[in-house]
Amino acid sequence: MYSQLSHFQIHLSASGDMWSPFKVMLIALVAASSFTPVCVLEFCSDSECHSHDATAPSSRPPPNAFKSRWNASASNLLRDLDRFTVSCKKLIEAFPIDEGEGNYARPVKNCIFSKSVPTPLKGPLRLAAASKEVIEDMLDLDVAVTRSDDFLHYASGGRLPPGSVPLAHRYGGHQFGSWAGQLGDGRAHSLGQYTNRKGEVWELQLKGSGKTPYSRSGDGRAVIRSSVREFLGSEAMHFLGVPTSRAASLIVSEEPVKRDQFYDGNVKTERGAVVLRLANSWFRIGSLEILSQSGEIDLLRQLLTFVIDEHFPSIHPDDPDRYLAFYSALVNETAHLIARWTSVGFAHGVCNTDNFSLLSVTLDYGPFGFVESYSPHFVPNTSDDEGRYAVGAQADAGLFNLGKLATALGPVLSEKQQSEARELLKGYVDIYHKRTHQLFKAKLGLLAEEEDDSYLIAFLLKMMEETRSDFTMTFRQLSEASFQQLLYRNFTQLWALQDLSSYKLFPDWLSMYQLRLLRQENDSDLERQQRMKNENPRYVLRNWMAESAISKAEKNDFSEVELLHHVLSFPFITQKAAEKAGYAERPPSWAKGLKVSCSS
Ligand SMILES: *[C@@H]1O[C@H](CO)[C@@H](O)[C@H](O)[C@H]1NC(C)=O
Ligand SMILES: *[C@@H]1O[C@H](CO)[C@@H](O)[C@H](O)[C@H]1NC(C)=O
Ligand SMILES: *[C@@H]1O[C@H](CO)[C@@H](O)[C@H](O)[C@H]1NC(C)=O
Ligand SMILES: *[C@@H]1O[C@H](CO)[C@@H](O)[C@H](O)[C@H]1NC(C)=O
Ligand SMILES: *[C@@H]1O[C@H](CO)[C@@H](O)[C@H](O)[C@H]1NC(C)=O
Ligand SMILES: CC(=O)N[C@H]1CO[C@H](CO)[C@@H](O)[C@@H]1O
Repeated sequence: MYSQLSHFQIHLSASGDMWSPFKVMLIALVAASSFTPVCVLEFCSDSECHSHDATAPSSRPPPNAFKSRWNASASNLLRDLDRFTVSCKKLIEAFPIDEGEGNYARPVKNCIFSKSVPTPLKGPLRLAAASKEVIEDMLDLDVAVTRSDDFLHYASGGRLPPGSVPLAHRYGGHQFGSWAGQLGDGRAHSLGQYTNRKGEVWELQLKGSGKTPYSRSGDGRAVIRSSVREFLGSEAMHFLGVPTSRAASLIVSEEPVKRDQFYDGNVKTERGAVVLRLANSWFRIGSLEILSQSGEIDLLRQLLTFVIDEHFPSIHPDDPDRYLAFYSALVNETAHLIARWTSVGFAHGVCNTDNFSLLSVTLDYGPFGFVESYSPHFVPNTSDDEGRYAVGAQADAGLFNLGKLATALGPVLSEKQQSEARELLKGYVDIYHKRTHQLFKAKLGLLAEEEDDSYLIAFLLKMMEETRSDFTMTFRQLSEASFQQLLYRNFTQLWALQDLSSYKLFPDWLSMYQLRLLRQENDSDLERQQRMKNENPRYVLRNWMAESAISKAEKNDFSEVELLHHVLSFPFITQKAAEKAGYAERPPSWAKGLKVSCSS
């Protein structure tokens, strides 16, 4: 349909006022062309949902691929947990290990890991959630094993899988801008690496599994509240197509854990929980920083060599510039990761160097949040008064962290390489902007490149900010609305667009956007909508959704955790159960004023 109007080419300028004459012309032209009506909301039953939207980008597993994977391979899945073995050989042989006995807090030197045995949670234990995809596709286990008592113990630190030598990692970090010295896994234990039948290597880690030498004053536990958030948050990010650690299971216990949720002196007794989580590696920028800061330069080289050999196969081991190549890769990948965060409105909340992965995956889900009413100043951690880690400040936090990484690499780089590293870092902002631009263009369904695309995007974000429109649903509803609905501004049911359209220059932006779409010769409205629906999720883990599931989970009702887990595994597909739960509706009134607690 756009092709009928392909001759319609004008230059778009930034001035709002020049639009009125064009609008009239646009309406006339468009009204004359034929439209295919499209229904805005699609509902589907569970089975339909899985086999729909097959055109999802390859970074994201197409929903129908996974069903066949699950069932084609079911016969090879392990049903006997005792045969599930992990290996710690690589990690232990590569580095000196702190053999110190006991999980008491202490300064640790000259090693990367400390041996540390998890402290079993007080029972009875319950399985609150399990990720079938992680258990079956990444761990080669039949998900039925999660119903066994053995699994409850293995996945909460009460029993160790064969081959496991549990380790706590020593790292440091810059927290809120200042060097914080030794940090380390204060309540996490790495169980070892598992190499699955696809040849992928996953490092299994328990979080909330008790004290380690790095616990400082902490009790080594995590509560149900924060564990539900980590489990759902990391899985949701994966299905949004954002690189992240994964979560296999969530076990809750009866162990009392005292927490001052809002650091306001109001201590409550909550219950301990453990998440079994996976990443290709849990090393962080802070892993290198601590070695550099304490002058352990041989060990710094050893860790760098290990990380490069294991995870950066394109960097040749004999390359004299290999550390620089590693740095360059990290500058690029970090910029890409944060651009992805921005594109889904994800605010990590604590972008310290100890929470930034050397593989540029999202790690450590603490007081994170998804922007709702759009503001670049959105801060999920209510105690972060300065807004240091506001959603719109994360790119700067990345820059700061990469600067600290360059400093940490200083001792192993020549002067010339150090100055090259500084040059590489200068390229970061540009990489971030380019990637963000691409992602937002895709969110708007724009093909090719036009001069005013940046303006179109910035104008929209400005309107969203001024009208406090919902970030996720504004983009989603622009995807769901047909060209005709946009043209006539028929926003029945499209609540985010209703909010947006209260902005006085909205008609100008809309005309500009529609003209831009009309110039896409080989595009059709249906294709545009489909493309945009694959970029713009209908469901994200809103704070109120998490809170509602958490309050039930605290009463041992895990149904809403399960529902959210399922819904967020198909965030781009309209689902009946999700609609019924109101997950794409305007947030309920009780959700206003909801705070994300800081302690976890
Ligand atoms: C996969 O599962 C479906 C039903 O869930 C079944 O009809 C089909 O035969 C299974 N395919 C294989 C290869 O097992
Ligand atoms: C930068 O990182 C992205 C995302 O991982 C990747 O697709 C791209 O190829 C990288 N670019 C360079 C120059 O390495
Ligand atoms: C939230 O921000 C405050 C203030 O900067 C900080 O002290 C606190 O550690 C943050 N919370 C978390 C969980 O990091
Ligand atoms: C507005 O859009 C809805 C679909 O959301 C449609 O049912 C309705 O007929 C449209 N109204 C007008 C006046 O076009
Ligand atoms: C549209 O498709 C035609 C034929 O496939 C092609 O020649 C032309 O370059 C395309 N135009 C654009 C803008 O992609
Ligand atoms: C592993 C981890 O979660 N690291 C830290 C992320 O940042 C917060 C705030 O600084 C720390 O509390 C976490 O320990």
